[in-house]
Amino acid sequence: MVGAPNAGKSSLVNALAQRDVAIVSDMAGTTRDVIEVHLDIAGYPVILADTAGLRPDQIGAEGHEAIESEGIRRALARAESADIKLLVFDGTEKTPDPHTLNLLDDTALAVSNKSDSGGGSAPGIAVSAKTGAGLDELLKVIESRLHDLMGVRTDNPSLTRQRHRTALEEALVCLARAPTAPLPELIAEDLRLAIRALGRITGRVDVEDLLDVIFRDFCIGK
Ligand SMILES: Nc1nc2c(ncn2[C@@H]2O[C@H](COP(=O)(O)OP(=O)(O)OP(=O)(O)O)[C@@H](O)[C@H]2O)c(=O)[nH]1
Ligand SMILES: [Mg+2]
Repeated sequence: MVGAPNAGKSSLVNALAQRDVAIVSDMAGTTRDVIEVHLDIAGYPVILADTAGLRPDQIGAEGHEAIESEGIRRALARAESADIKLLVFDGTEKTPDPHTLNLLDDTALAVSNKSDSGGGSAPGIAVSAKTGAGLDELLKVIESRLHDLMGVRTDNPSLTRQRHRTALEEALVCLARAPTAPLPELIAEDLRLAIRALGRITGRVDVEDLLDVIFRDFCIGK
């Protein structure tokens, strides 16, 4: 999510996440750090990142403003590495922000916010973070982008590593056992074990666990 200060990026992040993650205020330059929320959009695991408003004249500033400058640097770096850039325009402005327009490319998706206040000539999908208008349409477009990016797999993904196969089998055993467990605590434990097993594939399990396996299975001097 990138755009001019006050365009409503944080408001949009909150609206899409359906919770109050980022601070919203009418002061330009509210957001400094990159704030990430994990979302499930049509089954795709998405990380939505809120960023500092682009105000390039702050870049290189000193003193207090150096913080904003660093925020803008991070915003641009994050936009650069993102799979999809949501360019957020303030739809009530007479002309679209040129710094944001500058980022328009194949990975960009333009959004014109504050449609409830009408007015301007900003490009893109008209939405209102305030009323929620247009958000469904925005999500549909993001969904189709995700679809294009990640593709639909109708075939079964092949498992190339024994370690992954073992982890999946373990997850399956735990999931199959969970519904038959006599107590809610035991169901939860089975689900936790299943998640842990999957975590070994997706990389959410700490290094210690992996080192234990390496030492145990490969007899590297302990
Ligand atoms: N009318 C209206 N106001 C909005 C909408 N979205 C945000 N605002 C207002 O616009 C102002 C800025 O909103 P933020 O979400 O903080 O904007 P931002 O783009 O994150 O700003 P920075 O963090 O400073 O870059 C706040 O006063 C919001 O209440 C909207 O859809 N309609
Ligand atoms: Mg913000």
